[in-house]
Amino acid sequence: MEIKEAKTRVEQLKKEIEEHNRAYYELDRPRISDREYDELMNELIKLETSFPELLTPDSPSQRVGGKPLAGFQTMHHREPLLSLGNAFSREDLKAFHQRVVQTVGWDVEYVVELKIDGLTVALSYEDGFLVSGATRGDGLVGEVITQNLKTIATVPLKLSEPVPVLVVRGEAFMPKKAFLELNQEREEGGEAVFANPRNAAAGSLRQLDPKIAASRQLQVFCYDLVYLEGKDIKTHQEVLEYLEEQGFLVNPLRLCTNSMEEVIAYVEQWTEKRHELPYEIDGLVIKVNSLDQRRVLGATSKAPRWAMAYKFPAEEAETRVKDIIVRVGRTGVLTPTAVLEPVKLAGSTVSRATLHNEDYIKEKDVRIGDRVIVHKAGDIIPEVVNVVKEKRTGTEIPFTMPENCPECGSRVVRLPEEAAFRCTGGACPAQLRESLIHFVSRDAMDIDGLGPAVVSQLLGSGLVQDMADLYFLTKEQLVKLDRLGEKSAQNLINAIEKSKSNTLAQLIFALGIRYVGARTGKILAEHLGSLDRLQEAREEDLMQIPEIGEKMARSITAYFQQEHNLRIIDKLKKAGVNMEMKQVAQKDVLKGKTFVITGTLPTLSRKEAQKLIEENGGKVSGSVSKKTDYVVVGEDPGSKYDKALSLKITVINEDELFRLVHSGKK
Ligand code: 0OX
Repeated sequence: MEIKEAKTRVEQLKKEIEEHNRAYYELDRPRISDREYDELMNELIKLETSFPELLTPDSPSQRVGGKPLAGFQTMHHREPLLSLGNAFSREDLKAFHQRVVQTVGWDVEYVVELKIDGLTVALSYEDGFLVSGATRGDGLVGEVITQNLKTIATVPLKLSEPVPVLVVRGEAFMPKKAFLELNQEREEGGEAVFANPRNAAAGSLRQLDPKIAASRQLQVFCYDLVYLEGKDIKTHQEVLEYLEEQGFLVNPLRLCTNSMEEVIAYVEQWTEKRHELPYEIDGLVIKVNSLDQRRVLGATSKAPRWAMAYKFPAEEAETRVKDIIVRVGRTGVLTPTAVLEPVKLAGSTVSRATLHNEDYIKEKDVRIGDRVIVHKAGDIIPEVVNVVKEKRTGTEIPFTMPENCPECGSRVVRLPEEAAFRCTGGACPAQLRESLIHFVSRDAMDIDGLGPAVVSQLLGSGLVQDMADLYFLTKEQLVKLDRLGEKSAQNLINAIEKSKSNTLAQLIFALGIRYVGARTGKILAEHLGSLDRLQEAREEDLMQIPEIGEKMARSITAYFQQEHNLRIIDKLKKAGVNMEMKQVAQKDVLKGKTFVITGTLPTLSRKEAQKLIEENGGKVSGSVSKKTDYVVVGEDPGSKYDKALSLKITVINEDELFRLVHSGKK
């Protein structure tokens, strides 16, 4: 390539990358996939390497990260938070290994971690207390988001063993389930959805009101010591164990090995199994274990030479949009959905993909007949990411939102501040059907045997006009429905009966109040104790409750002002549905006992194990001492296991923990 041609391309790449940086970091709305971004960046770096005279200090290749947003203070990190070099193939990994071996010799051990797809943060502790938390920013300067990070339950506010100064690096992320719930709520609330869990996490942490971050079910996995004085730590494994002891959440899924073959096998194993995880990962990180060897290897200005990120190939598929249909949700929101030619994607066959709202369709310019690229947002929701415009034939048909509801014919409106169109029909059958489906769903009233088909029949036959009518159904009425035998009818009656004693939290969620998700249901139940008190609460009372903001408070009071809703509640009351917070008696089989958990347990996550212990009166501690009664050990236990052995503390496995819990409950 001639320099002139290279110059034009470099200019073009710089401009394009800067635009994508802005879309990603400042607007939290990336327009291209990570893979495409990496390709652009790699092309730029290659050209700048071949033509060094084209490399300028302001090139996006010279900085990693985005500009801070107005509204947050910035801070210089105590040590730069370096980024990671990328590998895309086993050859790249072998080349990395070669480079490492050349410098430090053959005696090298690696720790392989899952690469959490989140937002890098630095947590600083002084005398044991969390004093600040910041985003990575460009690696040198980040935004101070302490108040938001403090709302995350897995971020310790105080260290187990205070030290003068400790700075820890980790990844803040939103689990897939929380992402799914958040986007569902946003779609129903007429708000723009987040493209993926990472943007949702970033968007949540960049809110000026910490109540918002608090409601978003975020987590932080910690994986690095940025700064610590006076402690002699020799390996990364020890770093991770130390972090665990200090109370940080450390991902237990990791491998320590001296074989690059095993590293590659582990990488391949997770490439297959990544969808089974409750959070998104975008690759794995391979790190040299010995901190001495790391010092020898050093770093470039941007990334350490002792670590490498293996990036998964993008999971995308190309298919054709056969049609665009419109679904009506329980709050009347119209969601356009692409009907696709079935295509295999990330472990399943996909034949529908959400198009979210009209703005989304316009931005991507999706037309009926288009060839499109689909992927799964948050590994769950198939979504159209791009149109393959080169493959257009001219026969594609642009889509417009209908002016009338496709289900009830009522007028459709778009409120000025909303991304969504809504059906204005008060008695829209689609809204009623969707709210019933929601009412009986797993996290709500959990009524088994009431699938969408039965719901439609109940509505069609006029047996049910609102959710409360479910509680007045008889077996005789049910057996008259198509395909519902005697036995299924009885099972359904039993399931409905059983749901009367569900928790108050389930009921609050089931009512379908806009913006009130399952978690908010729980918070409201815990703080108010009864549906009556929720009904009586004023907006300002509600806003005193943690995580309840103005929008939610307003929506709750508006719900209880509607006659129709009050009638439903009255009927539910008459049917004997539980409307009080039940006082669950603390079982105390484990009372007075202190547990420490180490390693990966076969079925319980660490949090679940902790919950199980605490619900039964026990305590969980982050470090082993003479006061520890039991150490629960799973696969790949840390140094806590050795400490337990040396202190002769009783070591048990998950099975034995279950037995211990059940021993007191005969
Ligand atoms: C992750 C992740 C990111 C520490 C020093 C250089 C790279 N996203 O899960 N970064 C690192 O390591 C940093 N580890 C991780 N697990």
